Amino acid sequence: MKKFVRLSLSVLPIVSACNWCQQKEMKGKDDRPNIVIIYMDDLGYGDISANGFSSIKTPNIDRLATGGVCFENGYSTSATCTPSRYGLLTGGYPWRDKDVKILPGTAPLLIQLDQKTLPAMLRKEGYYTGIVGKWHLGLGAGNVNWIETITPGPNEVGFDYSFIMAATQDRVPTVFIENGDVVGVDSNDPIEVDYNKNFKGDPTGRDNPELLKMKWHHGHNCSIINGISRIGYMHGGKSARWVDEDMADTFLDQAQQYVKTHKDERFFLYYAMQQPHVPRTPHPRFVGKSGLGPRGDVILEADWCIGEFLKTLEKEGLMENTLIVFTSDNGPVLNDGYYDDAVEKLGDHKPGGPFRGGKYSLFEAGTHVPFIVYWKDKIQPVKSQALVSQVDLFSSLSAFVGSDLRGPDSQALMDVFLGKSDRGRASLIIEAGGRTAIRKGDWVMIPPHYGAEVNKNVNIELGNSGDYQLYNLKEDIGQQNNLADKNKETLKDMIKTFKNIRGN
Ligand code: NG6
Ligand code: CA
Repeated sequence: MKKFVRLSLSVLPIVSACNWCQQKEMKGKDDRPNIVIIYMDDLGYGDISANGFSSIKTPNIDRLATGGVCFENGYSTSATCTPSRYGLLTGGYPWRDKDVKILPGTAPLLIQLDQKTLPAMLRKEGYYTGIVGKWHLGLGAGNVNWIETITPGPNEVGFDYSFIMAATQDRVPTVFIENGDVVGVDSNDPIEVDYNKNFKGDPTGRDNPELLKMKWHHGHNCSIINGISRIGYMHGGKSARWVDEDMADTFLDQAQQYVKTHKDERFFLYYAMQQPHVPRTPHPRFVGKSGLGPRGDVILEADWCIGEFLKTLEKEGLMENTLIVFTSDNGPVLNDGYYDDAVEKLGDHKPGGPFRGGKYSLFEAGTHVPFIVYWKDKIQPVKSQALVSQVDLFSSLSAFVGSDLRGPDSQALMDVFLGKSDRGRASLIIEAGGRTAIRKGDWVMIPPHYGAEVNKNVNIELGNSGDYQLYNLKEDIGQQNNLADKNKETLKDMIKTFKNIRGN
C-alpha cells in the first residue's frame, strides 16, 4: 500500500506536466492561421498601384500591400512559369533540374511522387490543402486519356482538392480538371490533344484567320477554341471547353466555395490566378475599363476578384485567422503572342516598375516581382528591404506551422515574412530559360551568356552578353552601368559565391 502511494505521488507530477506540454503544444497548433497564396501569372512589379509605377488602380491588392509586409526585394525563382511554380511548391531551385522548363499541356507530372512539397508538408501538419487555378506542372505519366481520371497530378503531390487548368490559358487542352476529372466532359466526345499535328479537317489560326476574334502575333496559331487560336491542337471535348471570358469568375467562385466548405478546418489554398497572361480575355464587365487595353482590363478584373475573395474571408469570420501571401510567377510581358493592344495602349504605365527587362529576362524585371505578406492585425505594416525569394516560403511556412521539413534551397525566414526582421537572404540565384545569374546584397552579377540579346517577338532584353555584367542596384536600379571592369574584387567575389551555390 505504502509503495503504491509513493509511486502515484512521484508519477503524478510527470503525468500532469506531460498533459500541460501537450495542451500547450495543441494550443500553439490551434493558433496557426489558414494560409492562402495568391499567385498571379506574369504580373510585374509595377503593375500594382501600391508599388508606385502604375497608371491603373489596384485597390484590393493595395489593401494587402499597405496593411502587410510589402517587399521591395522579393523574387520568383524564375522568369517563366513552370520553373517558378516548381520552386514555390518544392522549395528547390528549378535550374538544378534541366527538365524544369515551360511545359506543354501534354507533359507528364514534373514533381516526383516522393518529393517534399509545400502542400504535402502542410497536409501532414493537419491542414486541408487545395489548389484553384493554373497548374502547369504536368499531369499523368504520359499519354493521358482525358475522359478518365488523370493521375498523378496535384492530388498525388499534396493537394486534397484541385480545380485546375492543366497548363496555360493559351495552351490546349482548354478544360478545367477537378480532382483529376475533366469537368463537363462527355465520353461520347472524347478529348484528343497533340502538340505536333492537327486533327484532320479542324480549323487552325494559321489557315483560318477569318474565324479569330483575337489575332495571333507569333506562335499561338494551332487549334481555334472560343475564337482564339492556341498553342497545340485539340479535338473533341466540346461540352468541357472553357469560355475564356468566364475563367476569372469560375476560379473566384471555386476559391470562395473552397473557403466556405473548409472554414471549420485549418486550410491552405493556392489560388493561382491566370491574369494577366495571354490570351487576355476580360469579362465584358471589365472591357475598356483600364484604358490600357485587355492587359490592363484583366489586371482590374484580377484585383476585383481578390477584393471579392477577401470579402468572403471577412463574411466567414476568417480574416484575422488567415495569412495571405500575394506574389507573381514572373515579370511582365506586353506582346506575348497575340495582337491585343498591350503595346499600343501602354501610355505611362510601367509594368516592370523601375526594372530593366521583363518576362524571360535575367535582368531584374524577369524575377523581381510584387511580393506581399498580409495577416490582419498580426502584422505591423511595413515596406521591407529584405531580400526574399518564393523558394523560401517552403521552409518558412514549415517552421511556422511546427514542421521540421525544409526545402533544399529554401531558407526559414518567417520573421522576415511577418515583418519582424529585415535580415533576409544574403544571396539568391536568378533563372531565366535555363540561364542563371546571382544577386548578393545590392549587387547583381550576370555571367556571360551567348545568344540573342533581345527576344524580338516579345521585344524584351534577355540579359545576354558575351561579357560579365555587374550592377549595383542601390545606385543603379535600372541596370544601366556595367561595373564589371571597375569593380574586379566584387566581381571575383560574386563569381565565387555563384559557383559555390551552383556547384560549377
Ligand atoms: C511561350 C509562349 C508564350 C507563353 C509562354 C509561357 C510562344 C511563342 N510563346 O512559349 O506565349 O505561353 O510560353 O508563359 O508560344 S508562362 O508564363 O506560362 O511561362
Ligand atoms: Ca507566368
